[in-house]
Amino acid sequence: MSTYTEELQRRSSSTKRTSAFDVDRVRKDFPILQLKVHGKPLVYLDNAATSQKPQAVLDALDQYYRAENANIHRGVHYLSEVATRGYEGTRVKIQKFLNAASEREIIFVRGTTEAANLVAHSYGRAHLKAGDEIIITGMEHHSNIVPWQMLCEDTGAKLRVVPLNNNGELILEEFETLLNSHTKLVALVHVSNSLGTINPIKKIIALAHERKVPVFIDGAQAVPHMAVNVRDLDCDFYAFSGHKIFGPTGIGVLYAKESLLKKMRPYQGGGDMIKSVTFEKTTYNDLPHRFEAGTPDIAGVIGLGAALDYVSGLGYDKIAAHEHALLEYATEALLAIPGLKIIGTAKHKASVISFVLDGIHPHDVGTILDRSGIAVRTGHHCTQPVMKRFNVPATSRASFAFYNTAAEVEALVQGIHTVMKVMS
Ligand code: 7TS
Repeated sequence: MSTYTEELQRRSSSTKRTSAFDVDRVRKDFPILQLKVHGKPLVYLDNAATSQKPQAVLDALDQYYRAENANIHRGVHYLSEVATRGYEGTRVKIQKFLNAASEREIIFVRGTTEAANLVAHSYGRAHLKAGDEIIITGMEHHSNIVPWQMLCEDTGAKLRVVPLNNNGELILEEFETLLNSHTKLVALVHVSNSLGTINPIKKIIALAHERKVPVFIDGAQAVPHMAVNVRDLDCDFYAFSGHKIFGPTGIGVLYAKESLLKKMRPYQGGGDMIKSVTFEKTTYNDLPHRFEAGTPDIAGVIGLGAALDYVSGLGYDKIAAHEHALLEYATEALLAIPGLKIIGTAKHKASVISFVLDGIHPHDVGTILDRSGIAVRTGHHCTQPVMKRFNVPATSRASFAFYNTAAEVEALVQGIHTVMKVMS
């Protein structure tokens, strides 16, 4: 046996030990992880794009459609009451999950993208004008760039961008320089989807608040990995997507401070967001309902509640320990591959590894890995400015969840060796 393989095996068993977390048992909760792809066991390393769903979430969706389906807030009948309880009960669950002050601060949306658009429309268009500035960062997902650019187009405000250092970390001094009396909003990502960087958002929020500037946090890649306490962070807005935290697609959450929501116009008009309607005048419903026009994704909300229960049941401490061990192990194993370069080497990172291989296009990496049953994402990851900053057209990205194993890291390493052989 080669020294390399021995080392991987030693690390593999120590990863298992230090994680204090029975990953084999956890994997049994996810039916899709038993799948074979091209005749090989699925190695799913595309969790930053979307995560897989535990049986508890599948059961909650099934139970809802089999035995609880009705529209909410508008029926006196049994099923409508059951559905309303499930929907509103989940709102309270999310309030506790984020440690928000009130369930009036929890708004159901389609996902992080819709949350950013809601804030840009409802808060941005009412509070920004020509000459104002919005600060974002060089590592934002397009969903945290484009809505603010559109806001700038409509209002004449300007976008300012915090640059990144060569490790893919924000240059905080530059942020402090950009922050000035014209700044009316700061919007940034908690954890970068293409670099893995965990940003010091508490510090950034405090700096912005010294100038009374509200802060929108894109938490899409943070909540699957770490506990988030919105009151401790003191953020003004915090958004995440259900599908990245083991829940269904099509549902997400916008947390917003009640004091701000009270100053915001509804984003969309329609049923459920009104108190009374005449042709002369409409009065809006109470918070948070005035921001939820139309029949919402009731099943999605209930499924998201089941996902949060599942994650809370595992415990973020254990999740973080296991993922940290995987990240360290994978980083070292990948760096041992000749010609492989990791893009995103921040000191504080979540379990996301973007890499490029000398002379091989990421699309070929992804396609050849797929033949071995290994799912990674290749491309710009909806962060084209990050690709430009690091002067690469695209990267391959392995993103890990708590159900991934050291053996899967080893499969990835073997897979990359195969890619290099095929492409040589
Ligand atoms: N913000 C971040 C940091 C993201 O990673 C994503 C999706 C979004 C916002 C948008 O979330 P949505 O649920 O509204 O689409 N990121 C990715 C990705 O990395 N690969 O596919 C989707």
